[in-house]
Amino acid sequence: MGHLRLSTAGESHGPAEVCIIDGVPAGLPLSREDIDADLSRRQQGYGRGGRMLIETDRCRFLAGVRLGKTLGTPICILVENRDHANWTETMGVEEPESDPPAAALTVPRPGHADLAGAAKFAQDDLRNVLERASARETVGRVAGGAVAKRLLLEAGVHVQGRVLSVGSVSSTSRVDFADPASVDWTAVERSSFGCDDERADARMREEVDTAREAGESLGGVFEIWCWGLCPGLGGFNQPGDRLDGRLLGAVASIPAIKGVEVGEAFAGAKLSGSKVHDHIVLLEQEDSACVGRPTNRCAGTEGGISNGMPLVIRAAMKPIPTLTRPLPSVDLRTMTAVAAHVERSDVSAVTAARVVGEAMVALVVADAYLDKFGGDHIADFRQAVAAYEKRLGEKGLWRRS
Ligand code: EPS
Repeated sequence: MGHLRLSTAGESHGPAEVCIIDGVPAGLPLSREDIDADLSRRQQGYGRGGRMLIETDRCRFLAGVRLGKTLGTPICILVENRDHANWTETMGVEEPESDPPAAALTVPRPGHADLAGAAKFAQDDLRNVLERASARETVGRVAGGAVAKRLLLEAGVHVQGRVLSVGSVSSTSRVDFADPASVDWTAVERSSFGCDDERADARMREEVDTAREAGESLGGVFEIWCWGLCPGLGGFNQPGDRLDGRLLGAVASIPAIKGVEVGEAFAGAKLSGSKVHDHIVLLEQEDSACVGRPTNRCAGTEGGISNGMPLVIRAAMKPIPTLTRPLPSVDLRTMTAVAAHVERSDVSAVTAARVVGEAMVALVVADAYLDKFGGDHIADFRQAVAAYEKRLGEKGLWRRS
């Protein structure tokens, strides 16, 4: 990222998750509610584990905000881990006077960072690896993403995601990538999985219940929409400029995400060009001519830059690696074959991952906006965006709908 820099810190059972987001213009209205709403959405979803009953994730600003507005200085946000109260000895900071309080974890879980992390950091106790590798880390991303979403609202941009499938159950709702209103967002937020198909939602519940009974876990697919954005974000001069590359990389950085695509890229690869590319047409306008696209098969990017149509990014999440009926593994202390370590976990967290996906997309798009429009104060940013959109409108190249 160029202008907007995010870093997070925190162990899953340590005292807190922390995020520092730097590069946000001064004067942006920002409240705890802006952040807490998404922290709470990240905790939801049928199939979450016992940890979500312990936590009520709420943020505290430690820096960068004064009297309800950003200062243009690094924003530091803290979210406490309530569960830390149950882990003070195991996760203590001071060196213990006698033996370590808890026995070392020495049996890695297939699919988690345990084994590769132990090799990388020379750790005999896998807890030193899994505490940071835990998806609890995504609390900090969601906090930073909520700041990015608040900034994007100033440019008339919205980011929201929905779940397309959990395990083998898929949504059958039909949507039009050109029209964000073709998704029933109220149904998405009402559903227990973040899915707009009520029937699929009910079958997803059954699938999660069956998986739980079998000691199994489930993955799924989610889709992030971003709409109201102007054309010209990103670039094609250098590899790192391309908006699609930045978006796909950011979404793929979410724990357990193993596949990403822009729109229906994999399906499109099987079709011929005339069936994939969106026609450019003259739109009916009362005052003067303007070009546009009747379809949005490209899902918002052409040539590595936004084209003013909604962005749609899809991501595939693998099943969570911690299984209550564990897979074969090896005890690294005794070098004998045993069953993997069992740690409390979720059956499925696709619903939560889609909120993290929204955060990552918001961070990339907000960063691209700041790259293009700058602005140390939000008024400069608003003015630069408005001037650019005015020029596009006068030339008939794009109009905000
Ligand atoms: C998570 C907290 C964790 C897990 C989950 C995500 O809590 P705990 O490990 O204390 O039960 O529920 O972590 C993982 C899925 C993982 O693979 O590590 C959270 O806050 O999202």
